[in-house]
Amino acid sequence: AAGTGTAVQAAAPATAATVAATPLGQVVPVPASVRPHGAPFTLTPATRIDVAARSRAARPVADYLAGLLRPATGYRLPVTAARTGGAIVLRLDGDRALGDEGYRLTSGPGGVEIRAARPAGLFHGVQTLRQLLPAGVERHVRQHGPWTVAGGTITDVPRYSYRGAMLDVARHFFTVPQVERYIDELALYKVNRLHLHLTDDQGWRIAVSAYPRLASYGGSTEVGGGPGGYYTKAQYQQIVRYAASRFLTVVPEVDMPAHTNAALASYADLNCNGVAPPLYTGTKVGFSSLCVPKDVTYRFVAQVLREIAALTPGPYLHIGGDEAHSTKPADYVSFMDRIQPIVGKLGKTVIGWHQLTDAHPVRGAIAQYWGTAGNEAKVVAAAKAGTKLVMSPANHAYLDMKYNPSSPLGLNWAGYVEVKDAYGWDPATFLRGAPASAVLGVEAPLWSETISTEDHINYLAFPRLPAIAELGWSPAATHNWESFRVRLAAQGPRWDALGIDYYRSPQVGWP
Ligand code: TNX
Repeated sequence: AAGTGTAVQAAAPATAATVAATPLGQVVPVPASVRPHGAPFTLTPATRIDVAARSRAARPVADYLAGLLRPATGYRLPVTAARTGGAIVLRLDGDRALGDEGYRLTSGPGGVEIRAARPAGLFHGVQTLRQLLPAGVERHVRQHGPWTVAGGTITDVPRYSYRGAMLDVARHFFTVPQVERYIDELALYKVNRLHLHLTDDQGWRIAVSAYPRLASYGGSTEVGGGPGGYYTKAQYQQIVRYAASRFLTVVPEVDMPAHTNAALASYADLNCNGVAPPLYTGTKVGFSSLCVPKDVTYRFVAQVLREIAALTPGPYLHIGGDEAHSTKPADYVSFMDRIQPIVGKLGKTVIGWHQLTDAHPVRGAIAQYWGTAGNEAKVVAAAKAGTKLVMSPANHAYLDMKYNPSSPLGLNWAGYVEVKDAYGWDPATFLRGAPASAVLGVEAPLWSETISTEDHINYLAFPRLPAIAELGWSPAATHNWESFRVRLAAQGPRWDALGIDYYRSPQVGWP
């Protein structure tokens, strides 16, 4: 009788848990391979997070996972160094074929195992595990379980190595905690590059020792005339470290030769006429230019890039190059051709907006395509000659476009971008004639002319950011709007739990 009683008690919560479990494939971005099988795993107060033998580099990921799960579950979830059973196990002895970012997640009654070849893969596996748990796991106070993970195996590797998001901190300044929050949100969707648009006409947002007025004066306002702001070197490094802890690489951008009014206002010498213009708080583009014939310009560029490169462990320096409407075309070419080698000498890879292909991209350069037509001859020719591409077509990937004519935030120069538009394109074929092998990945830029708060960021990024993230991660063969919208709808309660104020698109069918 005692045995029967035990069985009944054990069966009751297991049944409830089976009903509640998120289907194994209900994840954004959708995994490359999903094989549901067997019974689910349910966390208990005794569950441990094990770092497997010879997997010491998994420890920070294990601590991060424990930090995610403890508040809502109320469980201790100790991180332990050896296999103790009944656990979530992180192992770094995964198949080499999983590459730098892939993972395999296996779930069954005995536990959940995440295996990868590299820590980044474990981290991405943890994001999948997180999405397989009920949305309440995101809350910061204790919730009712059960905390159940469907049984089966997920094997997952990214389609592209470059999966980016850009935040414009120049038009409106965003603080370190605001940027860190966005980083956390990006990590949930396996985004691995954070492009920071650090300089523009309206503000210079990073301290440069040799040119202190760039930040102190050039950073002192923003669109609309607010107080602006800038990152000290220590604060920028804090962002870089925080991003690294979430396996994102920071891509700093210094936009040149246009979009430079804040610099020109700070140092009169940088102007061809030697006169500093006033600071600018409007939203026009294309009126400013560094002075291409002057030598001081290149001393300035070299010093600024040297200081930023020294703070940036990642391989990229983004040098802008867009909308140089006030730079003579010949001057533009000579400027871009002269500054690219500076980046190379600093040991970094050049990224530029795709107008870089109007000049001569250096070997290894990356062009970020933001056009809408997909037929730019110069970009295609450069791609055929070896320039790599990051795809950010404005009519699909720009998070600052309005969703529809009544959107309270955003611009509409590239049209309205509903969720289905954000999802409905293929990075490999969008730029017609460019070899698919030239495409390194995708990026979702968020320009900040119309936004100044965290809620504004979230409203424009959600739900479009996850759409772009899926295009970057999931195999082309999985691309399917009906599947995406169901999986996206399931994210809504998670965003509610995270305090993310998202756009409730009528296309999605939220629960
Ligand atoms: C174009 S896209 C710009 C930005 C604006 C954006 C607004 C690009 C490289 N330049 O200066 O902020 O449109 O959507």
